[in-house]
Amino acid sequence: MSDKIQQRPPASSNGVTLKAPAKKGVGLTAIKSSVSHMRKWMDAPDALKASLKMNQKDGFDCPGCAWPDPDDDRSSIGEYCENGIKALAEERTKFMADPEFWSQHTVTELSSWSDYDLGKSGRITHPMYLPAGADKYEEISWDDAFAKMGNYLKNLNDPNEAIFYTSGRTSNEAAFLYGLFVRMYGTNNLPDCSNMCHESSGKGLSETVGIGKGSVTLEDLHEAEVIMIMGQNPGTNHPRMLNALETCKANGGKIIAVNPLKETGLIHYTNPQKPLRILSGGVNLADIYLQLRINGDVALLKAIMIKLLERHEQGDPVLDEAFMKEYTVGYEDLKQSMQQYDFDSCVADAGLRKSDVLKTVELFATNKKIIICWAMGLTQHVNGVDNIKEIVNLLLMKGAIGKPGAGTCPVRGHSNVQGDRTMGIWEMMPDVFHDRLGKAFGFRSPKEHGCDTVGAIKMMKEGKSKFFFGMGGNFLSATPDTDLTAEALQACDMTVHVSTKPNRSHLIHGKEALILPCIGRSEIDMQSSGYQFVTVENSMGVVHNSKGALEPSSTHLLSEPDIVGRLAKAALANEKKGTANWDAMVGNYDLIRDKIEEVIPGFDNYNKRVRDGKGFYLPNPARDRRFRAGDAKAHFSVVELPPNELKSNEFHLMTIRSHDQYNTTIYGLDDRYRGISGDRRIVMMSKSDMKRLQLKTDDRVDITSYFKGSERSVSAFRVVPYDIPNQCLGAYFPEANPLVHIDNFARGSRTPVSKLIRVTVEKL
Ligand SMILES: Nc1nc2c(c(=O)[nH]1)N[C@H]1C(S)=C(S)[C@@H](COP(=O)(O)OP(=O)(O)OC[C@H]3O[C@@H](n4cnc5c(=O)[nH]c(N)nc54)[C@H](O)[C@@H]3O)O[C@H]1N2
Ligand SMILES: Nc1nc2c(c(=O)[nH]1)N[C@H]1C(S)=C(S)[C@@H](COP(=O)(O)OP(=O)(O)OC[C@H]3O[C@@H](n4cnc5c(=O)[nH]c(N)nc54)[C@H](O)[C@@H]3O)O[C@H]1N2
Ligand SMILES: [Mo]
Repeated sequence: MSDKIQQRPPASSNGVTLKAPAKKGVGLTAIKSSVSHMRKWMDAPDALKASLKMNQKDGFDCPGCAWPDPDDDRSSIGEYCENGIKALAEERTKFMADPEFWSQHTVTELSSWSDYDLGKSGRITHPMYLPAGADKYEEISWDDAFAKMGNYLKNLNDPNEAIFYTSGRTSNEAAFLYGLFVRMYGTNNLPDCSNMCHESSGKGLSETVGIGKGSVTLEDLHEAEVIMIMGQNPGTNHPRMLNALETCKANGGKIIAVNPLKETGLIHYTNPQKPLRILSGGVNLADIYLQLRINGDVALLKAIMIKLLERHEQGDPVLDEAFMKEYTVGYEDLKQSMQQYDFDSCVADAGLRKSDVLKTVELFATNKKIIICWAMGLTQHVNGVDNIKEIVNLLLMKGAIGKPGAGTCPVRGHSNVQGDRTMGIWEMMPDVFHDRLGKAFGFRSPKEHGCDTVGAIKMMKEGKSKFFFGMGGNFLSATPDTDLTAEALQACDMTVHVSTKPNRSHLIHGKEALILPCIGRSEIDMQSSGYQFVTVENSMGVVHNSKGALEPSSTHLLSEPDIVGRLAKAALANEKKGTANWDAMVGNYDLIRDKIEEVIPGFDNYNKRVRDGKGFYLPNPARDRRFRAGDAKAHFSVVELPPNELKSNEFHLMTIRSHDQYNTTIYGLDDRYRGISGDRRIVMMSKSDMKRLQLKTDDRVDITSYFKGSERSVSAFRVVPYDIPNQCLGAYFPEANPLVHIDNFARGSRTPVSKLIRVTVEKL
């Protein structure tokens, strides 16, 4: 592996420390951890001011996850979580990666730093340029930076030779302008982080219920009788979701967790906002914990459906016949297909105990208001789309969609990833979007589909694309097949990143590279017409505003809309400019929102409605049982049981997040709930597998993956004994990303298979 992408342990690491996994989630320890992060990385006045403004009316949206605020208000003061505070402390650090920093360190030297050390170097304060052949970034003026990109883009033979990536933190306004610019330039090469995230959900849901978004609201979670949480670790990745689960339980609801790991946040929750709860020790969450084998979910869902069908046929009306008759098609085919499976072998296939699955069946049989939540544990599989379709099958049988307390709940990742899609960040937007966009701005928007993330890597690798532009994110580290992606980026003529903090994508670069620093969510965005706010859409389709509160970290930063506007002016030839008035839109974001209203359905009266602090719901037909999959019905699907066989020396490895990171940004080295700290190059393995392989705690192993005849490996991972099913392994993302073969992606959604990597391990 190339030295530049080796993910080294941080300079401060003294090796790994192991403790028993925590029994309780959040509570005082979480408060302590938030305060310590704020103290260590932020100036005190900033920390105070920002914490009073986060997730508040007239404040800014937390730059962490996409979990919604309560409908009747924004969050109560202080209703943000430990990891939200870490996200803020990371964005608003008092340390600066200024021109002096870049002049002191060569790219080669920085490449030897860990992701943690790199990120902690501070906020990028000036636009930086790496000339061809140079090993140091140097300061460049904004004008020169735009001129370089503009000249390059104007001289490309074909607009499809350029790639424009988006990460999901980008606001609606920036995303809309960016999509407009890219289409005016002439391409739909708009890969985004969603391709690696909830693409399988979008695909599975739109093919069955007709809309790629979830159907539930926060209120529904409070009202549900049963919530099943599959392949998700909310205690770490969506901590505010635990409040909703707590309310559901207080209202008498039951919670089922489905996960190969016993995640602390799913077991127990002590609400940090309620002092009495802290004293009384909090609440138990999961009533049933199904610790299944990696990718055992379809088998589990089939087992539940087999029993429900059996009972129903025997005269116990546990399914909603009336709903199915009126609103769905395909039930007979599904029933037919289920005959080839039997309960016992599905339960065994999932790696579960019969008694636990029977208890689960009982909850499904005796309740009607059912919600299923899921995240990456379901989407990042070869059968990721099938996983979602099987969830829909179960909900449809129960009539558990489009009524209070019931429905689908894909829990989104980045804070505006859902909004970016709504704004048109997608390589295959439908023709009607292009017609409307073209009409609004007097140009012909290209309809030919562009590349997704996997496609982008291949295009660069094959020399078909020479220009990469990243609107946020960390393409090198977030994508699969790290070594191949590195070669792809290095084959470009120019790589450009709009960023807040240094990351590895700045170090694995094209011939020339640019870093364009932007203001963050928490910072004041001042344009010619005055103080601007932006808007975002949360996981439940509510659009609301976000207004920064702190002076920008440097006077040289531009907002993302401003960067797009200036790029458009530099890169679009006169005949391509249509009627877009970039200066006016960048000067006053209300004008961008007026255009969004004109192009995208559901945004009527946008500027007025979004000024109300609560925001507004976008239309969601599935919520009202207006299913739109082709024939106005919801569709059952026939899903095959995925083959999960392994040879005795093989394992399935999942790559997951620790409690101390935000995707590729490493907050710290403490995976607190799992009791693993000090190092991230670790692999979790069951004690019995360790015994079988004669491995001891802290032994170093090489891990090799196998896909279609080719191998990938990572070296020197420490073995950590963990409560995980046999032949299943867990390692952290992004350290284990080199193991994911570029062609190993989900059928139908092309999402890289980050949760089911077939590997062997070898002791060093
Ligand atoms: N603090 C923090 N918050 C975040 C993020 C972050 O990195 N840090 N990332 C954001 C983003 S972009 C996203 S997409 C979300 C991600 O949120 P999650 O999806 O919760 O993130 P992962 O760590 O990938 O967790 C996947 C979970 O699925 C389980 N799992 C793995 N394979 C399987 C399987 O085959 N079946 C089942 N049932 N379970 C499985 C794992 O044990 C783990 O608990 O969080 C968002 N919020
Ligand atoms: N193996 C494996 N791979 C995965 C996953 C996995 O579970 N396993 N998860 C996948 C998922 S779900 C996702 S969403 C992707 C994430 O992929 P990305 O979204 O590309 O990655 P992030 O790590 O979230 O991006 C972090 C960078 O964003 C920049 N940034 C932060 N805030 C801002 C801002 O306000 N504006 C701008 N312009 N830049 C900003 C900072 O410079 C920071 O370094 O990774 C995917 N990759
Ligand atoms: Mo994500």
